[in-house]
Amino acid sequence: MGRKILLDKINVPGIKTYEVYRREGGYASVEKALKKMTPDEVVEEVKTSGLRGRGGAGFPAGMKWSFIDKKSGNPRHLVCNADESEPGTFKDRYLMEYIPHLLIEGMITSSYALGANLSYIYIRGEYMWVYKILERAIAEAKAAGWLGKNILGSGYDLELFVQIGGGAYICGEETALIESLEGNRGNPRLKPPFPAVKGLWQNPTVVNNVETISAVPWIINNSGADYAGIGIGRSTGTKLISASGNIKNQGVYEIELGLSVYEFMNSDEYCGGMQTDRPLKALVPGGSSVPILPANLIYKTAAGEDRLMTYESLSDGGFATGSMLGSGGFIVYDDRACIVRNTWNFSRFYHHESCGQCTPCREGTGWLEKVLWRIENGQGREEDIELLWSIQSKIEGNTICPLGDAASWPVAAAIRHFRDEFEYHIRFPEKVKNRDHFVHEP
Ligand code: L3W
Ligand code: SF4
Repeated sequence: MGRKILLDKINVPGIKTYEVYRREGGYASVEKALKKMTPDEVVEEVKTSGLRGRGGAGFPAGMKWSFIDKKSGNPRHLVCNADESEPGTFKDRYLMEYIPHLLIEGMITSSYALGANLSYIYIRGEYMWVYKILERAIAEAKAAGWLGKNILGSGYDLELFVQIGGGAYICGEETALIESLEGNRGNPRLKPPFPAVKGLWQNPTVVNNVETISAVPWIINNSGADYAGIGIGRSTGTKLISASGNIKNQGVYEIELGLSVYEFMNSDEYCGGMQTDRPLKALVPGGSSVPILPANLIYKTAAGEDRLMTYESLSDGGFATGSMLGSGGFIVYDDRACIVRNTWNFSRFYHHESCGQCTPCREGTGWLEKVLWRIENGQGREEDIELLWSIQSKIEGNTICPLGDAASWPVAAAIRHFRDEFEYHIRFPEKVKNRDHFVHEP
């Protein structure tokens, strides 16, 4: 059994409630931090842990925290990004729904480290029932004295609020989230300045994902070095993976980083292998934004090494032969999957979610969707594959926020690895129109 840090108590009956959570040792990290540690010592532990941002980018959390300017005297904020919207990703919901006090404990300990007295959890509008769970948990924590003025007699004050988003994917981008929290339309800002310098109301602000903040209590209760002892290299600790698609056991799993992709896919503790005896065709390992991997690059890297569930191994060889761990949205496809249709579906999503500020993204995502739609529906043209390649290459790297890249990468990877399927669609429009094209003829 792999080590569990976030989900070790998830099956304790009543763990959702304050009473049971506390009885199981909950809020110990707040006690330890506020009574025995300075804020900077908490930051140091998180730095030592090597914990990296679990929302997708994998930026070291402790380093981000240390960018916060504590000398200017401006108010500082911690904002939890609970706008989980990446297709294929549903692990933050799982944490918040089943063990909400873990996030609240993490918010208090982390806010103390940053010297933040006003913090927020920004949750996507579609998670209304989870919002209610969080509201209840915050009320319980406040009643028990973990929030408010002079927490545990330490002189430290913290107010924590939950804000509901309006259901826009782009509000998961940290600067768009901040705009939305301020009451504006969720348009991303140009970076720099990064939020750690000028964030919410121009104050220094750390934006961290739910899973990142939920790892902080364990790090403080144990130590940064203990956390760094789990995993491999710069991929320390554990990671939640949302597993979906043509596998036996779909769900949320906590893995130790460094587990092999083969074991994650095939062991009964995790995915349990393919759902039927149909062969594995492709894998999107980190949510819809990351490049798709063809079967021959899933278990082994191009260099012939075992592919591991780490930031480094999943991106080995760059995008020519690798992908990304991203947010851990692990989507498995068997040979019935039509890659063109899947790529069109992702493109449709990004077009719909583009905020429209940058021309390459606003125009390019719509163009990608249109061309993919016609290929998928038997109206593809000879030159369409080159056209798609050209459009995606002009979006990537030329936009304000990563949504542009996220729209480009899946298209580029699909063409790179499954070009024959695009050609098949264009060459045999009748078969495509009849939807008779899932299992391609050799
Ligand atoms: C201060 C510097 N702070 C970087 C901070 C920055 C941010 C973090 C990472 O995009 C990715 C995207 C999606 N001084 C700093 C600094 N920072 N340099 O570090 O920044 P960055 O720009 O690398 O990424 P990002 O803007 O956070 C996120 C990918 O994640 N993704 C997205 C999934 C979406 C979800 C969801 O719905 N929950 O997970 C999946 O792969 O494509 O590449 O905080 O401020 N010098
Ligand atoms: Fe908006 Fe797209 Fe530009 Fe991001 S890349 S700011 S979503 S138009």
